[in-house]
Amino acid sequence: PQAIYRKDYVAPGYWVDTVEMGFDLDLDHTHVATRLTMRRNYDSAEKDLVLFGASLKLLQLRMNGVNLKKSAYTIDGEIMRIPNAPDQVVLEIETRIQPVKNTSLSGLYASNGNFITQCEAEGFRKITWFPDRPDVMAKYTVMLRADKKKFPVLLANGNLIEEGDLGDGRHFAKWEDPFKKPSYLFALVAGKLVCQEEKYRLQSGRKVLLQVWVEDGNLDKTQHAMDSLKNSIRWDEDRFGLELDLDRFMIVATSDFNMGAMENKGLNIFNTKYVLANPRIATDVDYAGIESVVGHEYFHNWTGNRVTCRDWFQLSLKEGLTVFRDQEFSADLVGTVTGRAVKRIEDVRVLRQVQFSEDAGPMAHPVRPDSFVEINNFYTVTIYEKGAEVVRMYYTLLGHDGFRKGMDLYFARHDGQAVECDDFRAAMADSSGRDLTQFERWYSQAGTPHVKVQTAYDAAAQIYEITLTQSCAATPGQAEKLPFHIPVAMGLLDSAGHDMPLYCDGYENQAGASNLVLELTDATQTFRFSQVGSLPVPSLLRNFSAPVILDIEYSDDDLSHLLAHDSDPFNRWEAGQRLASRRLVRLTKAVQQGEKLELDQLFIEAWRSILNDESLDPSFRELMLTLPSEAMIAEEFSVVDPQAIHTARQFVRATLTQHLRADLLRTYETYLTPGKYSPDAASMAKRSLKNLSLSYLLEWVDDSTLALALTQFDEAENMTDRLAALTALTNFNGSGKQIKQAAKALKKFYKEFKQEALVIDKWFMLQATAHTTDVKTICELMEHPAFTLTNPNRARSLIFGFCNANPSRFHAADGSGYILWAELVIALNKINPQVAARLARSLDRWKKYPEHLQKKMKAALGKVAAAKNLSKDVAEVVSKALA
Ligand code: HT7
Ligand code: ZN
Repeated sequence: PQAIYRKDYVAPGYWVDTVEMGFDLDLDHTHVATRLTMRRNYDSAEKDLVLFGASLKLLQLRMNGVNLKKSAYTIDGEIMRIPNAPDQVVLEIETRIQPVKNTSLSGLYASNGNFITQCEAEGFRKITWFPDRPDVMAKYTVMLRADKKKFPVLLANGNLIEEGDLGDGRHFAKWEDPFKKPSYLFALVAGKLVCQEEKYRLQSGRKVLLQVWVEDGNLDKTQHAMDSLKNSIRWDEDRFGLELDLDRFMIVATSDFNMGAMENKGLNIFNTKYVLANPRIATDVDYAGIESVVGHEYFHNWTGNRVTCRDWFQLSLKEGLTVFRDQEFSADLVGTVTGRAVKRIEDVRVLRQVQFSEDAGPMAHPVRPDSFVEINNFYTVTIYEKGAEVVRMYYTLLGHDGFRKGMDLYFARHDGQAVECDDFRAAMADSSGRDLTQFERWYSQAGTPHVKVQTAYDAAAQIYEITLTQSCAATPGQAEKLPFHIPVAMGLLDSAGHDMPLYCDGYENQAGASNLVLELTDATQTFRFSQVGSLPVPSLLRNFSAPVILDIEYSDDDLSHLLAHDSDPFNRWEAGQRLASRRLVRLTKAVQQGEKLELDQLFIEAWRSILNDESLDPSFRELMLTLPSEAMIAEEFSVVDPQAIHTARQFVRATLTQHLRADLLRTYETYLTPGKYSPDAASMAKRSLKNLSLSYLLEWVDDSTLALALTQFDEAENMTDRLAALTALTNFNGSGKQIKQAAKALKKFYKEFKQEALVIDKWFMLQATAHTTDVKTICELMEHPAFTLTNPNRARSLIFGFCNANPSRFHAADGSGYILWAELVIALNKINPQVAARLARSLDRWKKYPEHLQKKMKAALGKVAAAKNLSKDVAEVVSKALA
């Protein structure tokens, strides 16, 4: 497939000032009439008038009132060129499209009989011919016409300026968006929908209308999304001084959606998963997800919409920044120090498990990529999560107020513009007076840097030295890396566990502080601390101040000390994870060698003391007691053995339960929280620790713990508790009779929730990720009447669940997992290339597995690569994997 390059950017030959669109909506054939007023961009090297179009029937093309003959333009693939166009152009275009046949869920498509659009990144070109690129910003007026009975609700971006009857059973609505926007933010929705609405008063006193639109029958599930929207509006005013600029803000939920949600101006479209919630159907994790995604899309209104991206290579400009903002929003809403740390740990876990893995594989790319074949493949954890870490590093380097000054300058300079990542960096540098030249490498270099730590202590001179050495492995297309600008937040602990006052050469202005942010800019740098009265234990990279891997040789005693005393909660958690990880690696090797498995007392006692430490927030304890995932353990090996990792991890869980059974039972009982469900942080924390205890308890086969889970399953008054019990039961490794009881619960769950699509997704996911599920079970589940490949949520729950989150079963020695994977990627490629390409990524890291598995994976990749009519999306992923 053909790549496009960032270096080839050329400004558009024509700007568009206004866009007027008329839609005659019909599910089979929708007619779209578009009128564009355009003017030449004299600064561009591009002289032709260039438009993009895909899957369109072109009915009419008129320029300045004259029909354009076929000889007046060329069409090559998706690109139309009109040479010799005048400087001022009014272009009238008529196209016909077929929404019901559009299974790609990009452009205008049908979902449960309603019309939905998705235009990011390049979906608008499936609606009409247009300069469909983010740097072309225009004002839109949209007229929607449709059958009144079938499509009573007609929505588009901006303000409703007119509506009425057309007489023939049809009606219309005219919408005008007062702000200029790129085409990827265009949206329309039409169909049978109902809404919860509220008038909301902004801090300026202005009143705005907030609406959450859902399909009939779901109005009992919109309150949390509405609350989250109001919290988001208030937070952006408080934290960044940013006000909602529209009089009306709408959220629409659809069950057919490729991603989580979309920030279309004033008309956000959401996957139902991130809108619908009530205690019966949604878990605590769902409630938190809704809050953060509603926040994320709302925050895009400024970071993405008012200031947008010049080109798609700059995607992280809006996505990294907006993820940082939504992370801060969720942390601020909890408010407590521990609450913030819990959120940080959860975010870092995702980064390390998914992004670090991406950065080490064939799809590794910089936060600002230099090339791509298909932009849809670049909505990645690197662009989003690593991009957010890059923004967070500015925050760490400049401080709270310094960062805010940078944001203010960014908006003052670029409101209404389409800009680059470099413009954001310049705003941060210019507002603070800091030289951030070297910081640019975080945008241009892929890969996760390693920072090696060496220490030396001179007791007589009371000098302690920390030498940090950074390196970064080669990534595709980037053999050599230059040093990054790395903020390393740190402290030194004395033998009593207290932070020592820090006197570091070069940081005299902060003499005596207990926390410093060291700036590592060279390949190797030594930081010299004086007045260090005793040998300290260093606490480095506090709060995970940079997206790097810290190579440091701690003893078990050091880690126990940090675990017990570090004033930085992130590093307390980190110390526990290091203790666990060390054992899990050792035990995995023991499994491979057929050696006896043993878990030491130090570790068991460490876990016991965390479990019983009531001074610690239960949600923090839950995180501390959760072992590194199988995927994280895999990262510790150059050759991965998924079954051995699984066996080792299960052994540790079972052994901990064997020793801590009484403590776990006591904890379980302490945090039983009968009564009305509430999604507040304190209640969620209690549920999380209680349910973690339950999951441990069921690792030790015993009728009484089974009964505990069965009772919780039967009596739970909320989905969090019910699903936790069902998950524990499904993974329960008991006798035939006990397994039957668990299977009965699974059946009962289906029966009770079969009308709730989002719960049935959980039911599929739970089975896809169960220890006992193999390829045969997956094939049987695919035959279930509730399964379909065409709905992304359903496909993700069963197929992605198995291929990405059940490693010991997916990587079965006979290669059956890979054969199924190839068949499904090929099947999905025909239906929905974006979803197919995401699944195609499950074999990215095939070179990390033993020879015999590599062979089978390579064959499966080859099979996909050779498939007929392969989309650009899938072709890019598999060709990079095979390169
Ligand atoms: N900005 C949105 C991206 C998105 C998207 C991209 C490609 C294909 C489908 C999509 N749906 C949404 C989501 C966000 O980051 O807020
Ligand atoms: Zn986003």
